[in-house]
Amino acid sequence: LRFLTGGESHGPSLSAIIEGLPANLPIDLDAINKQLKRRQGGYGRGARQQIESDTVEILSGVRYGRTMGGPITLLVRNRDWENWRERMSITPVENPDPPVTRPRPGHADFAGMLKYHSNDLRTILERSSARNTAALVALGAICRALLDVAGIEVLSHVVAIGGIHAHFSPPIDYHAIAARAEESPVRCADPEAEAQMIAAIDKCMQEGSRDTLGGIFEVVALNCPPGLGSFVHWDRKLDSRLTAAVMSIQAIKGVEIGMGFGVAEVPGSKVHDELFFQQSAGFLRGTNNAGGIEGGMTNGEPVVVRAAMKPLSTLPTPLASVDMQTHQPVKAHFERSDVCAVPAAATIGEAMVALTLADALLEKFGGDSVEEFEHNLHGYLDAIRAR
Ligand code: EPS
Repeated sequence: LRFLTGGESHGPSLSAIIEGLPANLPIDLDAINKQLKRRQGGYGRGARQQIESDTVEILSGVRYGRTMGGPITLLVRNRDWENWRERMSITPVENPDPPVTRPRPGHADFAGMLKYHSNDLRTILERSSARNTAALVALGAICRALLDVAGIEVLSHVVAIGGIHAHFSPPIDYHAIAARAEESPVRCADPEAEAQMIAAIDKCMQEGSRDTLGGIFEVVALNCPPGLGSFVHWDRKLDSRLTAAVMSIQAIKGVEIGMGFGVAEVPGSKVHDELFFQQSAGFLRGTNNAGGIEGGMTNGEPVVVRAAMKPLSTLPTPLASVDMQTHQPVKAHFERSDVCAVPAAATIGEAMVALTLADALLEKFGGDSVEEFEHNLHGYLDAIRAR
């Protein structure tokens, strides 16, 4: 499976091409648009989301609601383009916008200007913007169609914002958590933490204490067959692929699987998930500290990926910077942005996990048609059930 996205935050559109999905996969435009809408939500988003109302257009690869086996081309238009036609003109203009020369600490601005020999950080921020995640979510939604065939569900919820943590008592019911998170403005299933998170975001919107907030989200994939990924090479390990995919989302600074960094704190007897067998249920675990992955492969337990998002670097009260033209000390560039985008990032995390799992499913089961894919999948599942 391979895919590419293109597009700028204030350009005409975002686009994506994905290739390698089997033929005859049902593609539902409403289902893709539903994912795009989830990404646009969340308490703490800025004014841009009132302009955009993302919907996908499919330009190739699908006929009568099913894939044909060729590349699928997707388009999500930027409504804001209307306001940027001149400033983001593809052809030269008579009166170009003055260059933006004050890099925001934490953003791609500074290194990007050096790397791409740019005197105007507009040329950097447009592509580095998290707006591109709309294209990734559309691709993730396409991949969910394959995951559906395999019975895999990908869910998410927010576990922390601005140092306020959600608490859950075992046994963990991921369906109940995800259903509650879906109703929450901050995608948090713990009502007490939710109220505090909203209050913290409100504070960052107030004059005098304006700021941005990061947090932690968790993505869970249920019903993954054991054996996706492999232990044989670094780049075939599913944990390295999942963490790279989630780490690629703008503003993510840490990704962990299962118990994550916690494994370093306690002895092995408190970390590893004991294995049991019951005639009725087959192989069982009492715990899932491994987060569903052992030796770079799924082990049949829920795959649990957690990511830490830094507070957005477009600060309403800008930090110290240097003007790249004059070398004078200045305050960093500020333009309209979000206060907190952790709830949105959780849905983007789902998309990156869906893309990675679709890739791993196709690697293991292959097939040029869904029928062939299903045949191979069920052959394997029957074989491991007989063990
Ligand atoms: C972003 C800055 C803001 C966000 C944007 C990501 O855009 P603008 O400068 O137009 O206000 O709203 O996110 C989106 C547009 C989106 O759809 O998620 C950035 O600098 O990364």
